[in-house]
Amino acid sequence: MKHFLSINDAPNLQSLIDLAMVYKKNPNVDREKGLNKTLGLLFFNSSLRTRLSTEIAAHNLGMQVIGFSNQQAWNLEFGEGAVMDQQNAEHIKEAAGVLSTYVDILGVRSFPELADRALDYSEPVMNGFLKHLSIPLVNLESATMHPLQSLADLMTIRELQKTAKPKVVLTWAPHPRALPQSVPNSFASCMLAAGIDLTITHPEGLELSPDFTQGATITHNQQEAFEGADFIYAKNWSSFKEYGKGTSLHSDWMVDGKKMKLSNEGRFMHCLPVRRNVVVADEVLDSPQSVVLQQAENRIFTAQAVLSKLLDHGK
Ligand code: AN0
Ligand code: CP
Repeated sequence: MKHFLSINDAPNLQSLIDLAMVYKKNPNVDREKGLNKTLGLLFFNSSLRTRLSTEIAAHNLGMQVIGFSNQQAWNLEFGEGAVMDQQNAEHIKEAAGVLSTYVDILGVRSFPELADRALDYSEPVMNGFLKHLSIPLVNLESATMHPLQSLADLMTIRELQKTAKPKVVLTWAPHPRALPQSVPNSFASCMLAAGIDLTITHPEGLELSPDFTQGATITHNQQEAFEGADFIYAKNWSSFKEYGKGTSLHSDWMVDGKKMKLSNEGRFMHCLPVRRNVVVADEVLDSPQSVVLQQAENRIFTAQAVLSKLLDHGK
């Protein structure tokens, strides 16, 4: 694997998950692999899990890590041919060129602006780095995708599934702020790539881009979707159609105990951070049905598998 920008970059999803399972059993088994290698992690947005789990993953492989925020660096210019007489002090060409000499793998987190759909979906930041780096790039959540999260989600489902073909439901849930479509986009494409039976449920008008959901069953009836589900994955996302429009309406879409009862003793999943009693009721999040901490823990081992495959390519 040369880069990890989307789920499609994994040549074999199952073998990545298998490697993550090996690392979960013995995190130190490849401690020599990344010796004298450095991972850089650049954050344009907040993070708890992604930053720490990826750092731990790199340490497990013997790598050194330098994490930093764009607020500690210069404002970057991405425009080709830009006359840089405004706010941005450094061009991505130099920044990426310099970083390529400092670290061996770079991870970047950069959320969408949620104002211009075509711009966000062209992935200006991630593709800017991709174009000008000469080292492997890892997506730590970009404008439209969060593939490291989806790998951990798939691993968690594989660990917990009781039948060969579990029913997985992705449900939209309320949130006071407009959020990216990155997590649901990647989750849907990951489930579908893994051949998992996926149902997506959301209020009318909140359809995701069909580029990520082709092959899923899509319904506006949340109750019907929950019936017989083995896994309920809750997530808010803002509108793709009326791009970036906030969606605090539909408070009746919160996941609660009554809805979970419709499922097949389903497990509750969320990528975190989660707003209690807005997205999901305490009674669900505090119940044994919730597997959100297992998902978060698996972020370490799936990131470790990804870094390991990227180190292989560097040889
Ligand atoms: C982000 C999102 O919805 O994409 C990050 C989730 C991992 N969530 C928030 O900004 C609350
Ligand atoms: N799930 C996830 O990516 O969490 P952070 O935003 O805290 O990294």
